[in-house]
Order: sequence, then structure tokens, then C-alpha cells
Amino acid sequence: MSNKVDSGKTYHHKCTGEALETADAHSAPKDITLFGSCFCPFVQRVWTALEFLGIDYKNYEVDPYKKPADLLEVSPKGLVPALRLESYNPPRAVNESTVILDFLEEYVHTAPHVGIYVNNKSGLASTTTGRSLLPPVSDPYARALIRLQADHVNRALIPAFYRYIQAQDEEKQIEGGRAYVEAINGLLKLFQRAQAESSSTCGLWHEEGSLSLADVMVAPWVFRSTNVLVHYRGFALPEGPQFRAYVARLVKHPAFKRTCSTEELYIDSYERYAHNRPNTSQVANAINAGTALP
Ligand SMILES: N[C@@H](CCC(=O)N[C@@H](CS)C(=O)NCC(=O)O)C(=O)O
Repeated sequence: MSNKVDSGKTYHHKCTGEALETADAHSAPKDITLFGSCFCPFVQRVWTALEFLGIDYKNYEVDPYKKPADLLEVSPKGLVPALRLESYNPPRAVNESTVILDFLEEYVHTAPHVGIYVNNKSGLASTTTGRSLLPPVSDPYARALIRLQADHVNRALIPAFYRYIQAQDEEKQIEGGRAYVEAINGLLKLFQRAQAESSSTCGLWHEEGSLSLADVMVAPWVFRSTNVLVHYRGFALPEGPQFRAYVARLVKHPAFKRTCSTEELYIDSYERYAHNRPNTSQVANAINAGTALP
């Protein structure tokens, strides 16, 4: 357990490190504008997917706690991430990280207007990167196995992460850490099930696998388990060579790394959560109230 004093630090407003280089390289107008915040894990999912799928975008940093008018136009609850689709007149928008991920996966395969679409001789859609976050549509069961993992991440692992980081007394922190590890182990079971029941190598759980929807969805919290949770809760990820190798592939994946700031940004930005400061965020309020996450 670790009980650091609240030094009053708050969230950052600008990326650092590799993420800053990526943000700077994506500052010009494009068909897609990503409304994001440098510290936000839900944004990092979408940002990683854009990088991986090779979809061009403009990165636009906003402060979601200040609820600027242009954010509320694209995201009714004022949450990041959101996409503004500039090719429509007037522009349209998509919010909710998981919906955006589905949108991007379909967009990259089907949207002829995006400029990365190549029609091959068989008449099937392909993209310049040829990348996908899911197994092919011809294998619906393999896709369902990945979606089961993604569902577990959203409904079990993420709430457990916030309950743990927001727990204040020692007993609750111990219980929070135990429950978080249980949620991680639940994900491993789903990885093992997919490995046993499908020949697809979609997913970094496989040594030669490719980044999957579930990987993109969990990566930001796994990453924060290696810095924020270590710093504030003395957390250690579960042992086991297969799991540790998975974590290494995940956090070192080039598309993910390009969206990572330096550790200090996350440590500072999560001090609010680690001390469960009042009105930290809609997510923190939902955890304290025991209601569903926004
Ligand atoms: N369910 C949303 C959650 C997004 C979310 O909570 N984003 C946070 C930043 S990490 C936010 O915008 N918070 C603003 C607030 O709490 O008012 C998603 O998956 O996109």
C-alpha cells in the first residue's frame, strides 16, 4: 500500500514525449478531427486505432471538464473522445470510444471517400494498410470471441481499475487490488478460450498476433497499471510469463507507443483519482455513487 500526500497536482493540457510528436504531426485539417485530452485512456483507445488502421486525422486537444461549446456539439455529455466528421456539410460527429472504434473499423474497410480505399481486382474492399482490429467477417465466431474480451474490459476491468485507484482506506485498497487482479485474470481466461477455440491470430496474446479490438480497448489501463497504480498503490501486475509477454507486446506496440506521453503526465493527472478528490470526473462520481460509468 502506498499513501502519498495529495500535492494538489491536476491533469495536464498538453501531451509530452512520443505522443507530442504524434500530435504535432497531426495538427493540419483532415476529414476526421479527434477531440481528445492527453491524459484520457478512452481517447487513447481511439488514437491508437487511428494510428494502427492508418486513417488520417487532425488531433485537437480539449479540456473536457470545462465543456467548451465545440466539444458539446460533438459529444452531448461533454466527454472525450469524439470525432467530428468534416467531410459532411454541416459536419457530423461520433462519440463514445467503443462506438468510435466500431466506426473506424468499418470506415477503413468500406468508406470509398476516405482516400485510403483501394479497390482490388476481386471487387472486395481493401485498404492501403490492410489492417483490421477484428478477424475477417467470414469468421463471425472468432470476431465474437474478441468482442467477449472487449465486453469484459468495459464491464469488469475498467470499473475495477477506478474502484481500486479511488479507494482511500487500507482495507478497501487491498480489496480493490484483489478485485482488479481478478478482472485481469478474467481477461486472460477469455484469451485462452479464444486460443483454444479459434485458429485466428488476431490479438497480441498470440506471439505473432496483430493488435485487436480488445487489445486497443484494454491497453490504456494496462499501461496505467505499470505507472499510475505502481506509484499510488504499489501495484504489481500478475506474474506469469505468457501474461508478462502479452503486456510487453501491448505497451511496446508502435501504434500504442506513439500515443504515450511520459510517465509524469499520468502520475500528475491521476493524483485527483488517487485521493478521490470531490468532483474529479463523471467516471469518478459514478464509481463513488456505485452507478454505471458514463
Ligand atoms: N464512455 C465514454 C467515457 C469517456 C470519458 O469518461 N472521458 C473523460 C476523460 S478520461 C471525460 O471526458 N471526462 C469529462 C467529465 O468527467 O466531465 C467513452 O468510452 O468514450
